[in-house]
Amino acid sequence: SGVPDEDALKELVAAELLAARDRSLGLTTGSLSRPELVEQVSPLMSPLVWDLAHVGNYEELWLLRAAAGITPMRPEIDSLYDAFEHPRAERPTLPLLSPDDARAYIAQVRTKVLDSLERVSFDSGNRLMSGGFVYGMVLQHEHQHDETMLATHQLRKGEPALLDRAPSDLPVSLVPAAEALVPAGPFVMGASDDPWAYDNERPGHVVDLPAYYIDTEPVTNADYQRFIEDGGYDERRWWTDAGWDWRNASGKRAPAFWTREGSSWVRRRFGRVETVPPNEAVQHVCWYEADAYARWAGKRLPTEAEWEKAARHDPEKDRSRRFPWGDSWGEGRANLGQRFLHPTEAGTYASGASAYGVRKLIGDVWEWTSSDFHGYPGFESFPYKEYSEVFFGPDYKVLRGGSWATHPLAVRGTFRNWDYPIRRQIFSGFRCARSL
Ligand code: AVJ
Ligand code: FE
Repeated sequence: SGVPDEDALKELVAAELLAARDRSLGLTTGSLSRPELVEQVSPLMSPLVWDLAHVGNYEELWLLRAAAGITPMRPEIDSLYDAFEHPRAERPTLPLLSPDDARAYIAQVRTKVLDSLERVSFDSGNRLMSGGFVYGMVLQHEHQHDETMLATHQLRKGEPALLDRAPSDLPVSLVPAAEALVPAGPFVMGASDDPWAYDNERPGHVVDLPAYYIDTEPVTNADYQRFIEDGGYDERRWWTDAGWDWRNASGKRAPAFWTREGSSWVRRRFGRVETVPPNEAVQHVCWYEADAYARWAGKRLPTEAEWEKAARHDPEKDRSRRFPWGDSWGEGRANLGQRFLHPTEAGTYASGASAYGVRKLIGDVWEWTSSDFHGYPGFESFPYKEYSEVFFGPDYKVLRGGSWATHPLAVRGTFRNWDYPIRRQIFSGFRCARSL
């Protein structure tokens, strides 16, 4: 813990805080009118102005009060932005800060954070500060809310507010086989020594798995269309009891945002209607749909451990990597960070393959796994129960790997996301696995 390391880390933190804020502001300005920031586009989502002020309030709680011991700036607003006091559905009825007041508040918080950053110590004896943990936590939190705001943008009606890039000219090299064989054996799941890892990723522990096959690419729109055309939504045997109940109650017969046009499918994406691109990973499917598709395909969803071994285990060195391709973030190896507003086509990001030749484990779409969200053996809540522990149990399914909307700082091979099995507004897709 030499001083130069700490200075370099603080510089990185300051730069990343700025970049995260640019992103948050970009999602709450531009062609969005004031009412659109304040209104709720769906009971599943917060008004965008809630996310914005919540990000600043969380930053005040953790980086000013907890890390720097600074007295509360606006204690009276804490409860408005407490996600547990007010579920998303009721947030538009609260006396929230106006868009201008929210921007002013989060800017004031940020000024004090950058000020105090110079004075705090990333002392390894203080768990909250060690390795800059709490700064990493707040950075990841802002990016997580930015992804949530993108889901809100996708749900909103009206004129497009976000610009997508021109179609990607990324090199395409198709993967030689549709499945990879992962031989039986142990690997280390989770992390004990990743300084910014969340409590639910800890501790690292050995998991021994029987051999299995796992898809080398996520399931594409063309694959999923075959399931639809084959009557997959009407065939009881592909669905679990709960999945069939969902199918009956929801009336859904295709991924969210899809509509049939003649013999083809179109999708609405950020306010524009376009033909569903056959070679992109399917997204906006719920866990029940992913699970039914896998059964139709003669396969199953991977467990969380299977997903992670395929993503991280290096069989030559018998160790687990931080990312599929190695230990450090590599530009151009994954579709992350809102570079595009969509998944890329199959065959891209060959350089992001894991040791087993499995592609796109990081980026493109969050991948549903068959696993419920639980703490690992020896789990210890840190620094607060409401980040993950209160969600443990059978109600939530784990998703892995991040989507095109996830920032590189907010995902890695050990990162665990979770949601209800009925949710489809998130950027969720899947790949299949099967036992030998
Ligand atoms: C990890 C994405 C499930 O959005 O509910 C944001 C992240 N936690 N604020 C969520 C989170 C607190 C969380 N997920
Ligand atoms: Fe939050």
